[in-house]
Amino acid sequence: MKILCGILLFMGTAAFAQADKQANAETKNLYQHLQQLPAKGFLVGHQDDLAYGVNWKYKAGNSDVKAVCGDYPGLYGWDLGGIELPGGDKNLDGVPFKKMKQYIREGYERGGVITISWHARSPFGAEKGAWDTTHGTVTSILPGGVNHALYKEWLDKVAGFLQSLNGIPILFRPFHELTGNWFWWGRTACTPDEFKTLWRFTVYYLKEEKHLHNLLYVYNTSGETKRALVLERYPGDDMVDVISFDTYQYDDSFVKNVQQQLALLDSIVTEKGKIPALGETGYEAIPDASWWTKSLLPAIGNYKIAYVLLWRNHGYNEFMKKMHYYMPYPGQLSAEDFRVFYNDKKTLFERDAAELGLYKQ
Ligand code: BMA
Repeated sequence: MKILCGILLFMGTAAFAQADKQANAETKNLYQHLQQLPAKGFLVGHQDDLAYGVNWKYKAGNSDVKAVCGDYPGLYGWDLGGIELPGGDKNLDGVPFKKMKQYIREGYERGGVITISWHARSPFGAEKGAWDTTHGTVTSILPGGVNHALYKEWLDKVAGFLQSLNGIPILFRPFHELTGNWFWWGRTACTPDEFKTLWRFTVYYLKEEKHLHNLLYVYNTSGETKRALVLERYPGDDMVDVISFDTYQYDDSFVKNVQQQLALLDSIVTEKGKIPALGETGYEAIPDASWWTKSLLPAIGNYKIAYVLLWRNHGYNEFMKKMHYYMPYPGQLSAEDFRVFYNDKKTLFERDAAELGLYKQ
């Protein structure tokens, strides 16, 4: 009986353990806080928030979120897509990596949390970038594959960037929307085993070969309602800290969809002891004056998540001939409602994050 209890206890603690046992103190503290946070509320995040917004670029201290509600987001999203290219000095959306580092430092120093995704270009798809679904790309970069040495060079560049942050904790979200069919690491472009190997190799390489100990690992599917789909490519409890999904609003089914997806996420994270999050969401150009309180808040409802990330405020997209942004800016249709959302006690922005001291014990 004692032995059985011991084994169960071990299994229990193993499930609740952080992926990187040697994570630095602040990363461990952040992990603990993010485990507790959902009971209080969720951090509200924004991609590229400090770099540009609707009608502005690279203005020190600027932020569309702050211009609307007086506070910075509690979470900052950045993307390393393009760092893998020869001489790649800016990301796929034009943000210079040098500036990105500075913005990451600023957000962190004020108490905000940082998450990083990576729209890595396919080694086979220069033109389509990350959106190339040639079958076999993943196998080509795995050990033994023709692009394996190249993939290690890419990881060296990613590691170089993450290392230069001097230990700032990062929620790293590689191979995002992995159950979708649009990226080269997606569901239709590789097998579950290939995906798992890709994930496990990547985490192993960053942790053991590059000695990175400031990362929490974020597993991110696209919005799914079937448990088997969410878990089919899951690389293992020892390789994941946060489980999340991305869902955007396109029609009236948004609230219902997110509720269903969160119900499933809730049961999975409870069983696995992982941190739940909404990896990306938004309604392009927010054409609904009360979207924040009448759609996003009800979509999350009473489900417990640690954070939600809204996508970037590009502004007018010349190529698509339409506005592309997900956070309001002063005068935007939903700005007033966003202030109500800001004042909701569950939404946590940067001042809340600073007060909570997420990097402290
Ligand atoms: C998409 C769009 C693109 C962008 C890509 C990566 O959702 O915002 O314009 O290049 O994300 O950030």
